Amino acid sequence: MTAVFVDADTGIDDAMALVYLLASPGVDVVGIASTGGNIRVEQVCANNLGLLELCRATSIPVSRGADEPLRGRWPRESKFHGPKGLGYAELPGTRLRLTGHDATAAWIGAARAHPGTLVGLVTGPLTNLALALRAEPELPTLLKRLVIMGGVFGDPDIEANPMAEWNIRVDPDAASEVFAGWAGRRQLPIVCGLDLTRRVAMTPGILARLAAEAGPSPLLGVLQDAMRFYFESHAERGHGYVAFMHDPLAAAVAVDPGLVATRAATVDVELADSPARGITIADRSGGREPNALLGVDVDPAAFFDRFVDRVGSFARRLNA
Ligand SMILES: [Ca+2]
Repeated sequence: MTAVFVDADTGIDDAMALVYLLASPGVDVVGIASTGGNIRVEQVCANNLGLLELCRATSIPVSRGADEPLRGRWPRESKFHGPKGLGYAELPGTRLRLTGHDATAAWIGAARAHPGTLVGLVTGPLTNLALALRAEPELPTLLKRLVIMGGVFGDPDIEANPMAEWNIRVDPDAASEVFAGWAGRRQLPIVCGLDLTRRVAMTPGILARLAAEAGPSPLLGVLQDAMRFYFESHAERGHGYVAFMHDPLAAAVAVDPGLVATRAATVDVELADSPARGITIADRSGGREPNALLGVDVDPAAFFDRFVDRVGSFARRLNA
């Protein structure tokens, strides 16, 4: 079994990522840290607990994490995922409760309980992980692997990409501390930036394949209601009636790093109080100590085949 600890700001694509992990054979989700970002942390906690109830994974501990970045405040809330974070979806009520300890303690506890074997996945701001790293500087050696959805890295041969990605932009100081903590370590974090994750676009056709695979299912109903909102969010912003699977791709890479090709780089995060704050710059010259493996290529069809197969049969099993 692969033990995976997830830190998320759930969020539509975070929810899809969590369901993918729960559906994946051989994966043991040992804990979930909640962070604010897309929405307030209380709502993120409620979404995580409701999802676990829906997926009958009620023994997985959920911890409350940061509701502010290391410095300053979160920006005005994102409307991309709707007011409660899951678009048109309504989660079932649950009596599940949060852990008595916070997300920082959850990260450290999970890493110490699975020394050298735990896979960490962050699909939200890096605030909780930065705080955990301050408290336990050996996290980079305790973890077997760390996968981060964040940043955007243009093709250096074509153009610089003058845009900051949300997870890094809302807490660039945390991101910078995490990259510094992993610099020169044997296992560098695998970073899935927007330039990579935007190649993995869910379409109504793929969602229909998933629904056919699942059959009538409360879980699929929730995912379809969430995805309808997410398609509309993308369409309103000129991307077409599709939805980028940022977080599910990172989750799939956490379980199977072979899904993406990577390239070592030294990532710098712009921290100055300027419009450039939160921009990520990748130095691929090899002249400096690398602190990340950037995902540079992915086969979207291979990802979606796996996603439809696993989530479809999981939804079917839940109904049995
Ligand atoms: Ca997210």
